[in-house]
Amino acid sequence: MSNDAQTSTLTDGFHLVIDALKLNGISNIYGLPGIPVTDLTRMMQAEGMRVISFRHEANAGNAAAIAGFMNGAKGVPGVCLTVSAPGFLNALVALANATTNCWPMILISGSSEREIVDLSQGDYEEMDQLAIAKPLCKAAFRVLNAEDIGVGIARAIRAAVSGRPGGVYLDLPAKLFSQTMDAAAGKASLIKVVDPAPRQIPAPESITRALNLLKGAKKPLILLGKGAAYAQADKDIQALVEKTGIPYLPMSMAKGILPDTHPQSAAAARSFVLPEADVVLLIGARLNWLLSHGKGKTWGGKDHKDWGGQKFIQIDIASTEFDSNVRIDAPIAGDIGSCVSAMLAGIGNSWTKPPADWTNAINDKKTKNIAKMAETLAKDPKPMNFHSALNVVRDIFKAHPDTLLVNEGANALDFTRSIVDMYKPRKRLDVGTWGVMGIGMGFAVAAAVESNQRVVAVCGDSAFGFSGMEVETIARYNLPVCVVIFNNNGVYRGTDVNPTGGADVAPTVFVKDARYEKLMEAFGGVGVYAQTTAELRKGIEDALKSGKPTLINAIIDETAGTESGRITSLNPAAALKK
Ligand code: OXT
Ligand code: ADP
Ligand code: MG
Repeated sequence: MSNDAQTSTLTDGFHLVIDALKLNGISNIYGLPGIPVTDLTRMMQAEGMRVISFRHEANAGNAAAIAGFMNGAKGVPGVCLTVSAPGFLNALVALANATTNCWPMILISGSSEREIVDLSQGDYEEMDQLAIAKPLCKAAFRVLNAEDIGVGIARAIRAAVSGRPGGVYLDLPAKLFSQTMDAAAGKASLIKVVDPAPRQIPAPESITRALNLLKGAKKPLILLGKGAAYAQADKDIQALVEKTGIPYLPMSMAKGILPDTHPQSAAAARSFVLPEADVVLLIGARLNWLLSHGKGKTWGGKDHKDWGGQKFIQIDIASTEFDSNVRIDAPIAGDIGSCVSAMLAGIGNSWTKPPADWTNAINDKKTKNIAKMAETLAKDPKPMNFHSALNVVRDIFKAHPDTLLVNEGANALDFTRSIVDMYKPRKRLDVGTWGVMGIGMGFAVAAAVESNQRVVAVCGDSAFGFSGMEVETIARYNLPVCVVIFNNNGVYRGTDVNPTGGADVAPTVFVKDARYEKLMEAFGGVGVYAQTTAELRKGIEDALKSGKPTLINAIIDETAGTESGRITSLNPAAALKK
């Protein structure tokens, strides 16, 4: 047989990985090339996949994680590709974060020779990556033989997107890529995953129990979490809220499932509705720290661990979530789409709306808070503060509701959440369950790549620094991303001083008046130095019009922020004052 004839009947590990991913509808790869995956990235591109190459794997990992949030409900996880040991470790934080947030992501890392690693003989980038990944993700697999690549990728996809979504690690040792096998047998070994995230229909009695509880409520409340946004059951969720007439509160990444301006939104009366509500329906939201564990003063409890007296109905795909913090009186286990539609069927067309004294009391509180906020937003101080700058961003999102918003920081995060209204689902992407800094540029890249829409990333100056080098990535791929840095010269504020009077600045303080916009200019994008709301407005509007990679350095009063933003109470203060 000639060499040509021989190659045409063979395939190898590289091609089987690519074919398996493509067969399962995975077309975007977020990664960073190097030994042993450099050729894999080249061949992926040659085979028509979009390979987005980052400057640091943490950012590639964050991109894959948020791609998973955006597309997981359609059965497609986000995929990150890295080199061995250090590259793998760099991406691991994103894999752990994806798992914590219940986002489907697959981290594929090349790894060193098993025989050498297992005998600790000191291979290039030696590390037992599978063992390290295992406790930090939902599932972890290693493929040693080319004929198992199809199964390995199928298992990774199913593990990531089915049930409670999460991160999956797939270990591909260097030797695997050049293994050859008969092309026809290779093709036959691939698996197209059928129904990757099967529906999980709730038990009818769980729906009846929940509806009975909800019917008896005098002060019902619906709490929408990012699981509800993830599930892409938008129409049914909107119908449930509107047919029942129950006020709802969106968690931060659930903003926009219904427009934030919806008359039933209780977001502007948060601290009123939580302690007052008597029956709370949680849809894709956990009673974790962000909801004060469902008890304590936030919920009207007498002390910080006391139950406030609410009854809870919880819709979640993971039954293990129920009772994790307080008793769940009516658990509904299933996927949100199926559970909400079953509730809608049970509600029919004759649901009695909540008592008017409840909805009126919420509206009173809301109106007062919104009026107070409007007063603050109308001010235009020099230098800008968070409110005046965000008033600009708020107007822009109102005019461009399809734009995606990436958001990180402390004050830059908290003020944005309450000031900038979202009008459509899955448009707000932020620090999530861990409150993790550094997601900014990775999320912004994936948001642009996956949605083909404009992206505005509002980042604190500290937060931005964690992934700042990726402005080169944004410029390189010419992505329509406008990064807005809220530059207050530091972490929370720029005003701390070194109590010793020494030459070092305080730990929370940065170089004053840093010219971040020049970073984007260095790579051919647009840099804007914005000291006024007019300059900020023009900068963002121009960026949205042109679609050019833009970085706006928005100068914010360095005294404006508070320690840890809205979560100051979680910051331990020294009991002993020296
Ligand atoms: O009802 P009340 O009266 O209470 O009012 C509420 C609403 O009713 C009202 N509201 C409205 N009023 C009028 N109109 C409208 N439309 C409206 N909407 C709402 O507003 C208030 C507030 O509403 P909200 O937000 O809904 O309610 P609340 O009480 O805040 O909700 C509670 C929470 C817990 C749900 C919420 O606060 C929340 O989601 N918080 C998330 C907090 C978070 O995750 N923070 C990030 C972490 S902070 C810290 O860890 C940081 N680090 C350390 C670090 C991290 N994180 N990661 C890594 C890898 N390394 C280190 C660092 C380094 S932050 C940070 C950098 C900070 O510096 P930057 O320079 O980046 O940022 P700046 O601070 O800007 O300088
Ligand atoms: P938030 O921070 O917005 O409150 P969480 O991340 O705490 O949201 O909660 C999301 C919840 O949604 C998780 O408990 C997860 O199991 C659940 N979830 C995710 N996807 C689905 C789905 N398709 N159907 C049902 N529950 C889901
Ligand atoms: Mg700051």
